Amino acid sequence: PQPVRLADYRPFPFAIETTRLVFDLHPTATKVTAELAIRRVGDATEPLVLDGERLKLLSIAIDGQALGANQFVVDAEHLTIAEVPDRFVLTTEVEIDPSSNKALTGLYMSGGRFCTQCEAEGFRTITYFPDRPDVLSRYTVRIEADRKFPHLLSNGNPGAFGQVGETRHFLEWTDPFPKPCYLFALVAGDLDVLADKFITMSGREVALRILVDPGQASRAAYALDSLKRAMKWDEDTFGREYDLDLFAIVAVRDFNFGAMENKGLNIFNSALLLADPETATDLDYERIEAVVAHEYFHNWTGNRITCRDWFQLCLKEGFTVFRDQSFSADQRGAAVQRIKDVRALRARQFAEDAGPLAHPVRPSSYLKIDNFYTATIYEKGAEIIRMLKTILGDAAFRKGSDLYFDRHDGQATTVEAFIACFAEASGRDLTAFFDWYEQAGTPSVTIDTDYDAAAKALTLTLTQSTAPTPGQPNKKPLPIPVAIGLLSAEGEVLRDTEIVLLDQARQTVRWEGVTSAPVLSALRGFSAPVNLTTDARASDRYVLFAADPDLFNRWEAGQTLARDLILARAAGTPDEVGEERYADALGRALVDDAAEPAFKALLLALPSEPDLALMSDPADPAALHEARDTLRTRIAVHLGDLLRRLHGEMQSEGEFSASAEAAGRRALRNACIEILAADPRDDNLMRIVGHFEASRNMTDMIGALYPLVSIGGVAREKALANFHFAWRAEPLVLDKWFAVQGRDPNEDALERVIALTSYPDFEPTNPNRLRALVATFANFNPARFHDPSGAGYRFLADQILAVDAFNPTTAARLVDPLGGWRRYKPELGQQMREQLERIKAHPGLSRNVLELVAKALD
Ligand code: B3K
Ligand code: ZN
Repeated sequence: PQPVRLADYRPFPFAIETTRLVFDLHPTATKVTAELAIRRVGDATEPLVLDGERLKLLSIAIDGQALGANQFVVDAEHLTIAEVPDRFVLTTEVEIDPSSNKALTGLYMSGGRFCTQCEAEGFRTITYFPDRPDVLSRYTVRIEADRKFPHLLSNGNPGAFGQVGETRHFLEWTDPFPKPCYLFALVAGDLDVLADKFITMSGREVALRILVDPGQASRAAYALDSLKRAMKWDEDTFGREYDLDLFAIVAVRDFNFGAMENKGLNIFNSALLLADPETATDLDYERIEAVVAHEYFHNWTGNRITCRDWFQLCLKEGFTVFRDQSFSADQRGAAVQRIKDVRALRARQFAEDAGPLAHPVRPSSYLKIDNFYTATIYEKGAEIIRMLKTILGDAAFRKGSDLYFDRHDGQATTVEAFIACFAEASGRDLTAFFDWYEQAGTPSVTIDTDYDAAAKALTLTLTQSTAPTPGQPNKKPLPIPVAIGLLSAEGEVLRDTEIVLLDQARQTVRWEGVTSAPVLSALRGFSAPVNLTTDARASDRYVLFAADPDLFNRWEAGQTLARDLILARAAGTPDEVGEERYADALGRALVDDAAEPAFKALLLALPSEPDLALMSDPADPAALHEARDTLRTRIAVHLGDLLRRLHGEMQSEGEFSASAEAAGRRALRNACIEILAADPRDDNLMRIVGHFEASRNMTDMIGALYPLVSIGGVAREKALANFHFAWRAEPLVLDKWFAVQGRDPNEDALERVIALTSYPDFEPTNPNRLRALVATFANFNPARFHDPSGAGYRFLADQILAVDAFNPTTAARLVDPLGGWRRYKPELGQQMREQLERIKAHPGLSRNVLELVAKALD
């Protein structure tokens, strides 16, 4: 297969002024009639080439005249009409079968309902159309279906409706805003509605509707509340107002990823929409709030202004992630939010950037665009916007975004056009900054300090370099904003935060008036997505861990200390004195009354095994697991009394509250028992079992279920059986039951995971269920996935091949854990590689999976 290249971009030679779609819905044979009003805008010799896959063409006409068989050509991917007038109406009628569509792109059925997913290229399986984001058209849609499907929904505003014969009905929708076809959506089925309204800043009333499975409406309350807060926040923060009379969200159980921002009709994976205290954890609440906001924010960053081509994906995704992260920070507290965002960035994006799939935030070629919905495009894309704001300052940043919304409204545009708005608004040259979009890899930054006590001057030497990535052997220096402050050895502030812009390979900065030997607090708030090395000693880190006013760096200091101790132990050189010292310092941090429980919970979480693997070369997952567990046990023993006391103190008796504050207390309580589980003496075990049995919300219940599973034996069996019995009828909760077993650290875990795949509740066609077990195991259980026998790798490869036969998008997203094979010790890496080879040789492999395994093997 030939890659698509950015350099080959050509505008589409026709404009589709209006699009009228008529859906005659039947589960196995849906008819779609498309009437496209087309005008030539390019060369007179250009043929009309439309995308279309898996469509049965029933009829085709231009201006009402049926075309003869020699006037058009249909192949597996296109409809081509060599000669067309300059202005005409093309009418096609096709038949499709939603009921057999298990790929979950295009029009498919979930839970007996019709629904769609068109981004990136699903629309071409619904009708013939130029399926590219730069062709914007005004849509009217008529949906006709059996009355068994009471709700008929599409984008925009509803219009005419009525009965058709005895059993069917119809409804028309008009979307006044021109849009690319990837934002088209349709839903038909039996749904319950949670309704509300929102008055926009200019006083317009917007009807809000969340539509869910019958009986589930109350579980949509938190999503609705999040939506209203997000709408208000976007008005206050970016001056963006909603533009239609209706904003609807529909939840579906079968969905390839989180959610989709279709114009006026968002479609959500039910896992990211439905929540109540009994069935959802605080993490679910947090993600629902963030994703509801994210999809809503796309209405401006994505829908009103969209991407010219899919290489510009970060234009909408990076900016929208930045917007949702800022929203969450305002809702839940900036420091805690930043720590969580950085943890996710390092775990997913830094890993990607360090492996065979490293690519720039704006890539220059792809085989399957579905594979480019990556952590790099999303999360690193957001980091770039964050740096832009840090470099320009708040006021100039807002001026730039205002200019962007104003200038490009209604357009499909590029990252260059976006950055140009900020350059113009701030008067700064952002040419070098643009390299962040085009250069892959995580820069390494070093800072060396030289303090001259006599002169009371500190000289900082900063350097940067980026290792080669596939296709990019030579890297340029990037403009890196490094936020730096100084503390005294006693932990007092010596100098407030200043942004040093490192834009050369090597740079020195001299600070006068530094009154005592300083402790450096660098890259505060994680001011840039880089790996930082400094000449700090462990004693400096303890100063930061105890006293850095920048909470991100306080947390970071603790993580670095823990990481170094674990890595030393894994390498066979344990530092027992250091481990005691770390536990002591952690104990002091936990009794600091000024710190929030949510922050303390983060301090208690040791660096994860995948993160540790990324830091060691080559990685030995078994040794890392062992070493991390030993440190955890040491903390459990050393701080046992304190952890038990905190666990008691954090318990709340009153009504459940989903607030960040209440969630923080639950998080700290759970973090305490997660550590205590490493020392499963009787009173600890009883405490955890008691916590499990007394839990009245899912956060508490899951908080104890994982520790009990990790302890193994009877504790594990009993807890799993009780949990399953209680929740067997709740798919979203049962997903958690599978996920907890995916993370089971006991030696028999792989065997059990394999056995679970033949369990009646295991539905591989449902991506949530599949990922709960298989992706959780492969990504978050390194000690068991990297079984020396290679059985973990074989299991994953079997799953990938099985799923690829019906859902390539989801199969491709399982490849990643094998992709990093070069970073593991050779006896493991070799076996990982063999499984990649085996997948690659499989007949009939999808392009999605092929692209990823080929790159991983390259
Ligand atoms: N834009 C969608 C993602 C679509 C993924 C297509 N493979 C959701 C989001 O990022 O908001
Ligand atoms: Zn998005």
